[in-house]
Amino acid sequence: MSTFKLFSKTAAVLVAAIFMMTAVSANAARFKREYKMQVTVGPKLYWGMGAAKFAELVKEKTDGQIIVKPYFGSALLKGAQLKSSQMVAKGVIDCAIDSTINISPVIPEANIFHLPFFLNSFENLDKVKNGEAGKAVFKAMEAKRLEPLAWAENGFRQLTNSKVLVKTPADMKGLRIRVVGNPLFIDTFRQLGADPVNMNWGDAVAGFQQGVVDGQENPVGVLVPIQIYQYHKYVTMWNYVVDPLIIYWNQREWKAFPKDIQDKIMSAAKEAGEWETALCRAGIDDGTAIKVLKEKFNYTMEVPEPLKFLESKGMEVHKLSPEELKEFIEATRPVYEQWIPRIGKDVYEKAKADMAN
Ligand code: X2X
Repeated sequence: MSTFKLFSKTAAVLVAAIFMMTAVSANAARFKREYKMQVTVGPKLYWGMGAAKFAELVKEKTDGQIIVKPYFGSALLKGAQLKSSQMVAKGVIDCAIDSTINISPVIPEANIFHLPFFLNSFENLDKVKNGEAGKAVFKAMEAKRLEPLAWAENGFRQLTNSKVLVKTPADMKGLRIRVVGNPLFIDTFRQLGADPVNMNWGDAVAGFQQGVVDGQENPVGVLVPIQIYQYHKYVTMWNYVVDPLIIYWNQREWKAFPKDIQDKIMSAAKEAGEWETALCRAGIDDGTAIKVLKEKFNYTMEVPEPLKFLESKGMEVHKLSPEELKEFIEATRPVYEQWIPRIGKDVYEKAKADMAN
């Protein structure tokens, strides 16, 4: 090879290397090495699995340009789960997959999902999420510098305890029930005659273990993975409130992303949300969830029938009859008067109209 040829080849390689390094450093400057994601629960819960799925899909769809790292068990908040949206709005945390229960201190509209016995079926939940009330919740988030990307799910919350099979409000008298520190939950359980105790999720399972409380309320997507049957014998299926999850991002950071990156993260959020929602509904809906998991995601549930599973572990499961339900609805009516003004009458009316559609 002539000296000239060797020289020009070396020069070409050098130019290419410099070009690549500039491109890499431009991207490195444009994106953080890691985007921190707040996750209230641990990785084994369906919610935690959804967080991992989102992170995996973001990495895949952006060819590794965006790395989302889930911090499980509210590790970024030292357990203070109700602070998540405040910290994401400030940009201390980049993004989150969080329950409407935990974002309600910043977004009171999100409490529309937690009015007792208001939305009591998957059909109603989907109508509200995808309807005008759901839009109002997303809009309220945008006004607070949060960018909502997609819905996911924790689920309809069910009551478990170690003392009595609850069929009427009278059965709940004096029961110490762990609830999340959202005052709507305290008000609801007081109204039912129980003795509600605030506790962060990080302390809750130890609280069940040690018998500090008699019971708790969480969806089956939480109850099965935490093996609630180790602590509680009785389950009341009452669908009294539901908590969807929302995958969301700090707005300023989101708006600074190039459009193609936004599209890819958004598509990851939607896909992870759909998968995780199906995990939470598997075996308790009309069969759609298992079908979606199988056909769309080629995924088989480890526990496809959560209620049968809990029974097989020695729990007694009671589904409220329509007459029993009526008693609970009547007992919790005063909560509506107190809370509709705080949630926003307009959002309440929108949710009612969504459900009637
Ligand atoms: O604290 C709870 O009960 C949990 C895990 O369901 C939420 O974060 C709302």
